[in-house]
Amino acid sequence: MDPEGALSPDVVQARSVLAAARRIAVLSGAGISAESGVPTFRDAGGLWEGRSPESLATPGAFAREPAEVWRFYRRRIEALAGVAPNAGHRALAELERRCERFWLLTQNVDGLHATAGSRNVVELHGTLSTLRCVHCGRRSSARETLAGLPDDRLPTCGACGGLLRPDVVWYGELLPDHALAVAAEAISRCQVMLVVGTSGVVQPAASFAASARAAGARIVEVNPERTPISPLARPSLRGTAATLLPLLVGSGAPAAEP
Ligand code: BV8
Ligand code: ZN
Repeated sequence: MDPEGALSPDVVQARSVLAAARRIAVLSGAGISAESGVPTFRDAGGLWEGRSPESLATPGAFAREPAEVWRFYRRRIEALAGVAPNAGHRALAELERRCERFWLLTQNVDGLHATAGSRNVVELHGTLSTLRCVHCGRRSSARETLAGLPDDRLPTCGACGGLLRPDVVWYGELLPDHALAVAAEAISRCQVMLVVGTSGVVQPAASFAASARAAGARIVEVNPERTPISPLARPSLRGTAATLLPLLVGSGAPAAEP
């Protein structure tokens, strides 16, 4: 049986939309890393279940209770040592290789897209791989800086002794100018925006799909759940990233008939 015979009409439709596009933007969220074992933020059992994000991921929380915020981030940074990209990350790296223009706008801070081989990755919300000095701005490797640091000590800058913070964008903080500039280019130039594994809650990333659609792009969504972005997508596919993305990208030519 040909591979498409086993696929739903929506998957076949999404596959052909992606195959026909030369300029593709992807917006990814925590869901694409779920099958790599990285907890999401708002799913049951997620990172923030039972705690409001604002109680941890804000400059105010860090100023008031740096030890509590560091406990939250240190656990996440150390957990990243044991995770690897999944088939969903790898499918996006393959898709990029086939495109004339490709933008990967990720809200994730786990670095898994780059590890999977994606090249044009924009980390909208920063990264857990580096720390930043609140005093002099110097960046350092998160893993090296935290290695061997006693749990009850806060990391300090090797250059000026200032307090170090995670190199992520907190609520109430602006996204990096470069990230916003590349996102604006992707939104205005892409023919298709593929939205994968995001609850569509956090602004301004949550509005990227509507803006791209208004600029004439086709939206395709991959998510086990319906989201505020689903009504904009044609199709909105119910399923997981590691299962659906390899089918949508159809890596390589179909297997030759036996
Ligand atoms: C800003 C920090 C200017 C690092 C994060 C309007 C315009 C601008 C700002 C705002 C606005 N309205 C409100 C604001 C303020 C705020 C905001 O959006 N608040 C929300 C809660 C309403 N935005 C900001 O503050 C931003 N700054 O715009 O500055 C400004 C400021 C104030 C006021 C006006 C203007 C900064 C936002 C960045 C915040 N930092 N992270 C860290 O700790 O990690 S956000 C955090 O949420 C993560 O970065 C995460 O990536 C992001 C989004 O979450 P998702 O990725 O979508 O993950 P989630 O768990 O929610 O969902 C997972 C999804 O995956 C689900 O749909 C699930 O079904 C699906 N899934 C599960 N398994 C799978 C799967 N999908 C596929 N496969 C699977 N296997
Ligand atoms: Zn410093």
